[in-house]
Amino acid sequence: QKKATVLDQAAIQRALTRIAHEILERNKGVNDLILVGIKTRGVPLAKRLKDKIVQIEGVEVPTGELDITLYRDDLSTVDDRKEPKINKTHIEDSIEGKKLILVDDVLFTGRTVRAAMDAIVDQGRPSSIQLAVLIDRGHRELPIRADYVGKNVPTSQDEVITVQLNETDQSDEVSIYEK
Ligand code: 3GP
Ligand code: 5GP
Ligand code: MG
Repeated sequence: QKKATVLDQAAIQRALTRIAHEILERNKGVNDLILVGIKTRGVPLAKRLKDKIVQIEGVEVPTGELDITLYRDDLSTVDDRKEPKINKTHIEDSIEGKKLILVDDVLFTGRTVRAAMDAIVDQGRPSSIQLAVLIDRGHRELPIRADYVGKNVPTSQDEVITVQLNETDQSDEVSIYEK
């Protein structure tokens, strides 16, 4: 059951424009940047940030994608929570020495980002890893934070954020739902 719209199409665009500027400001331009989207919706978000950076700076940045899904850990007797596992990684350039920016739609416990960092360090040694997310919904279970946040949305455990993007869902909207 829907409770509220968190970001409409214009607000999503503005948040991404701001994040693109923040990325360029913090990294003093596009040199050595690489944008890596996490699975479904992090991938179009990384592509949009790439397009905005090209508009602002006139220079292309390489991109990549990580496919991380949640699996039930048969060994876990503690609870029935799922753990993120790496399926595929595709990064068009070497990540060696690069300033790698991970991009995801929602940051929650931090476990997916942790798995993403595992996959990255298996491939090489970036000079830094930064994290950009459209929504930070809180409830971190690991010492992970985002460097760039579209919007902080404090949630309860029984609320979920839906992220719809034109590329995957034929509309741009972020909403909060009661489970
Ligand atoms: P995404 O692949 O675009 O990130 O995890 C599969 C999908 O389910 C995700 O899409 C995400 O949007 C959606 N989802 C909604 N609530 C949750 C949640 O609490 N945990 C996870 N892992 N995914 C959720
Ligand atoms: P984490 O691993 O930080 O717990 O969760 C991050 C991943 O789970 C993100 O890739 C995101 O897709 C998904 N996720 C967790 N909570 C939500 C949520 O409320 N809404 C959506 N859309 N995705 C979520
Ligand atoms: Mg995601």
